[in-house]
Amino acid sequence: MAGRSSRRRFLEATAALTGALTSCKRAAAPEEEGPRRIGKPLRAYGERSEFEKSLRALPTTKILEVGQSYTPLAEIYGIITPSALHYERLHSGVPTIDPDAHRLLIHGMVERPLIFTMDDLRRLPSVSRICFIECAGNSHLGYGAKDAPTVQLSHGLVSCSEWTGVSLSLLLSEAGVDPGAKWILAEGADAAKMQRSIPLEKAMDDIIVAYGQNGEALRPEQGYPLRLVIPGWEGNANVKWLRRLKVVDQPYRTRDEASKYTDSMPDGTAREFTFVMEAKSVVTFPSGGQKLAAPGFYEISGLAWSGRGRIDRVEVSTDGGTTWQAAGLSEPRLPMALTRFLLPWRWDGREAIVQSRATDETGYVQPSHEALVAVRGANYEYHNNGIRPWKVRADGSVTDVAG
Ligand SMILES: Nc1nc2c(c(=O)[nH]1)N[C@H]1C(S)=C(S)[C@@H](COP(=O)(O)O)O[C@H]1N2
Ligand SMILES: [Mo]
Repeated sequence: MAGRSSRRRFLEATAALTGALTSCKRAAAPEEEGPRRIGKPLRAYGERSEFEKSLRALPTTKILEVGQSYTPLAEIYGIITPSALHYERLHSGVPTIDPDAHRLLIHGMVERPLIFTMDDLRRLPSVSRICFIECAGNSHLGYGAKDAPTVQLSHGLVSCSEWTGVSLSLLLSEAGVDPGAKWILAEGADAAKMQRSIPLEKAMDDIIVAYGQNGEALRPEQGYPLRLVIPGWEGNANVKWLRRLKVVDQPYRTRDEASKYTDSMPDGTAREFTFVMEAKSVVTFPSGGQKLAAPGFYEISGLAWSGRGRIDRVEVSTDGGTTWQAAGLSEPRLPMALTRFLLPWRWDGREAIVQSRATDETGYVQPSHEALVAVRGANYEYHNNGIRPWKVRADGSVTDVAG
């Protein structure tokens, strides 16, 4: 049955595509080729084509040392974010760190406190893994969730890279963790001295002490020369410019995890240590600020991810949530990585509300915005993974739903 319906979908897509291609203008062969010129020379470090213009969106404030820049999600292909377009979140600017002088200290409740140089770390067995990092404030309520005009501003605080480094569990085993230890406290070498408490269980599971990003050293903005990569967990705990790990028996409730990245609930309690980024997805085409030229064939495209594992299913609705269709999921479909979804679509030229809904391998289904507000109240700031619709107007322009 599944085979028959996917075959029918394929046939429909092919028919739609044929329509799209016949409407493309035939290119006439040039009469004369003209003189052929020698191109540009070899160069030692590459740059993108001068015709490519995708940029991170910067804040409109004058201060650029504190704040965030957003990945242009609508302009990215596949699942890997180019390092130069990885979103940035800075609490006190990007420090300049000489890797030869940099040290990582592991101390506290350990048998042997250890100090590692970068060379020490690079000599140890390495691991590589493709995973997303998402700021807990991505799509934050009051702006990103409802009114952001583009998907870059509503969802651009998520990016996905291949990270390379040493398994944190290996370093901790070398130091010898005391039986009573339960948490680690990670600290960055930036002026903000970012500090986060992380449960030891996760530290012994899949955390990477990373020095590599997409085949080269980390970008300075991403924590050069060393950062934590915590697959599936909120961006803030992925401490950059990592210099110290203290093994402890309780969370420290540092400034960075108490005054921020904690949410007040309607009943007066606080949601704290909300580490996991729950399943989320967003349509990147068509999305706010884009324009469909004419009715006809389009491929709806977007990204889905879950901090609990693989994305199992993404459904897309083009009628405001009345009906949903299963989108195709591109390979590779990795746990805790961005996953690309695609769905052929024939736009009939009438107003359409387009949105996506992700389900991860645990069976968790991405909730509606309204369902989140019902549980958390209207004032929560972090971990907004609600469904985000876009409106395609009859003139082809795409806006947020209020627009
Ligand atoms: N030392 C340090 N680590 C940090 C930060 C920081 O400002 N200083 N920002 C945090 C936040 S809030 C996020 S969302 C991620 C962002 O990682 P990125 O800038 O590589 O995207 O880094 C985290 N680690
Ligand atoms: Mo963040």
